[in-house]
Amino acid sequence: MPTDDRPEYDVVIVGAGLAGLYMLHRVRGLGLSVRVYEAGDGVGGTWYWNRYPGARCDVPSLEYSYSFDPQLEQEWEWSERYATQPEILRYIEHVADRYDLRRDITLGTRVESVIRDDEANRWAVTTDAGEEVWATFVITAAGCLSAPKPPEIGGLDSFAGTLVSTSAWPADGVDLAGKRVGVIGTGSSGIQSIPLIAEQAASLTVFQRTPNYSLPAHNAPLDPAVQRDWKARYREHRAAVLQARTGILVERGTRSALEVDPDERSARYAQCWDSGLFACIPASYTDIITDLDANETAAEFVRGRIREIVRDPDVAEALTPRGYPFGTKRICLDTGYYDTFNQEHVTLVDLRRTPLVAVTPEGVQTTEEEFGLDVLVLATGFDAVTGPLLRMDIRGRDGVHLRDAWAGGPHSYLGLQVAGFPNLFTITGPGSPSVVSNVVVSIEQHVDWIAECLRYLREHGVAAIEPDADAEAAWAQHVHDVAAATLYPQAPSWFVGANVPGKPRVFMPYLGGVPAYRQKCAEVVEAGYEGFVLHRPAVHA
Ligand code: N01
Repeated sequence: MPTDDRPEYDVVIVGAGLAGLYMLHRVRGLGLSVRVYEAGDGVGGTWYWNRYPGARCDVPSLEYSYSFDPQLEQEWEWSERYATQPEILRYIEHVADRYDLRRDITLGTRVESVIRDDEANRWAVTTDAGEEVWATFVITAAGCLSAPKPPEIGGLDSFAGTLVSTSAWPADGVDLAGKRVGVIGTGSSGIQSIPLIAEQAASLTVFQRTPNYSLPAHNAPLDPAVQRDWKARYREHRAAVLQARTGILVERGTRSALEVDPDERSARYAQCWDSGLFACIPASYTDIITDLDANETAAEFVRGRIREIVRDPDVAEALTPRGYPFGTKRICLDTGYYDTFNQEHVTLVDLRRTPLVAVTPEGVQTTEEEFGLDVLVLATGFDAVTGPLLRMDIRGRDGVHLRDAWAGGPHSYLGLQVAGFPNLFTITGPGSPSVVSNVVVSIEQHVDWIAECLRYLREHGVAAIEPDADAEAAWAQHVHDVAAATLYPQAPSWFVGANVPGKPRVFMPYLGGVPAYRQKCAEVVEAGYEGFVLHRPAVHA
């Protein structure tokens, strides 16, 4: 525990990505004292770390941006439909400067522990730089996909070449020119980077364990006239986004995929394929994500496109996803991914057929062959949603560890707070739409909700807030029930923690949709923070 002469803040925020920066802005607006700790040496979170070639957002930039300040959205010009990582990082840096946020942010400093002092109703926060501070409120803005998953591959340390990870790509780049490059992992990060790595490398070997469904992004420069028009009606667009189930504007079908003529259905899927919107096919009919037969029509359409693009039938088959429903693992959006495998110097290694044995000093050994490599890229994913929280030592009332509270899987009221952890808020926590929505929309909503909650607590003399355990359990059950009514739990995805050995299988995000979730959060407030316990005047009283 820190000694009492340590600095004391009203609020400590963990992370200075899109969530942490906006939270800081709102907390400042309340006149509270605040400090932000950020592990990176710059702001940006996901967009600071994931600098791999081809990294870009897969939600249109005009929607994947802050809406809280109409002036900001008028000032900023996006150059492409889907902005690249450098452009998004510039945008986030611009926000940090424009609102003078940097003076309250400590960079290059990771929060290691957040331990509750019940007597004093405050949190002791310690960092890897040895800083120790007190905070009345702690708000995690640590991201959902920020804790890289251990790759679970033997021999990595022995590799004599250059080993890099997409999630910690060096800022000054990696020299791939003329090199024999290998990539392990074919999720969004692998699929975005593989075409660009192929452009530079002398040879590229892709080690694939599970094929993913990927759709073409059809990225392009943003037509200035389109951007001007959009900006002229920005409020209208933002309002429409809030009515969209995923927080992404997409046309939503009203019929079952099984009740339409197959030709009509294929034409609709083809339109979606051409639209460059990953949410289009899932939204095209009412039952793509709930009915296996309906889903199979979409899956088969995408498989057909892969067969059309990839010339070698064996390679096409190896790239073809089967065995889990379309859209139940996060759909990828690519630029030239499948076509990359038509290039002479690109090899696909199907690890289901010839499993990976180990990384060796020379390269990658499978059960069949050793592949010599100069550079090995890990695109092996993240310990999603709970990982960023549990890698901190968080201890709530009576010293209970969050990792013990969540030993059977995460439970949280609305993804905002956990019972037994008063005055700890989790932006985009488990049980909220977070990763199954346009995350900027969900971030802004959580930040606004938390800011208004802090205002309420102050104005009503409330010392601490935490969920009622029954309300939390009921919400966790609802999150589960909504997911169980879909095909999502049928896939071994990171949504259910299946990519991390030993992680409890719980569907973590809330699938009820952005509008329903927002309404629930608003109703809770209108009913006087229904489902929360408000401690007056002190939490231990
Ligand atoms: O990670 P992933 P990601 N041996 O978990 C494989 C967001 N995102 O970083 O499926 C061999 O999807 C693993 O194989 P398998 C987006 O939400 C967005 O790519 O476990 N292979 C899989 O192929 C996304 O969903 C964008 O069999 C191993 C891959 O590594 C999320 O982040 C861009 C392995 C991991 O795929 C995560 O994407 C990038 C092993 N031991 C990311 N371990 C945008 O477009 C793992 N794999 C905005």
